[in-house]
Amino acid sequence: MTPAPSPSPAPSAHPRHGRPATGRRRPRWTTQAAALAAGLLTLFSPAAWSAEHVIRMLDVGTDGPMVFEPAWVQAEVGDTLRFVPTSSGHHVRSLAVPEGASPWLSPLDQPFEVRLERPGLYVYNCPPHLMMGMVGLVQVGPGAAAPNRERAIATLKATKGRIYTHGERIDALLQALK
Ligand SMILES: [Cu+2]
Repeated sequence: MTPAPSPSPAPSAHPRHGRPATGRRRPRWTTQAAALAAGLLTLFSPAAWSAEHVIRMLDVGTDGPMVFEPAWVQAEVGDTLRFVPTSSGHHVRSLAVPEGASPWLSPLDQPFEVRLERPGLYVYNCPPHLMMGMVGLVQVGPGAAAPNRERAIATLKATKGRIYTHGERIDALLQALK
């Protein structure tokens, strides 16, 4: 015969015996100091200063068909680009990046992130729609000081020669560089 299990102690209705509820509260200044410390930690962490730039890949945008929106982005080192395939049939490939930065080629119809580790100019396109002017430009840091400025401008001009429609988008990107 199995002995009956011994009864476990009944849970106490008052686990913190008789301690007044107010006694467990922290003094107000402690809470404020903790909040301040947490705020300072957030303020000085690199993540607090970096931004995410969302670039949608669209069949139709405000600038016409087959377009990155926005096609021009001003960013800072440490920021992230997030390409979003809002319409299907697009992806993104870098055409020119600063020295030391990694070129990229995203899978078709997939969201894709690029962390901007180097200052300079990043020229990119959507390979299936290059001829339709689906090109974009990211400037990281000041454009005049971009270490690959001449190379990026040459890439943009060469790309314009391969575009059948909306070549004026390249002109707009070159204008934005000034
Ligand atoms: Cu495309």
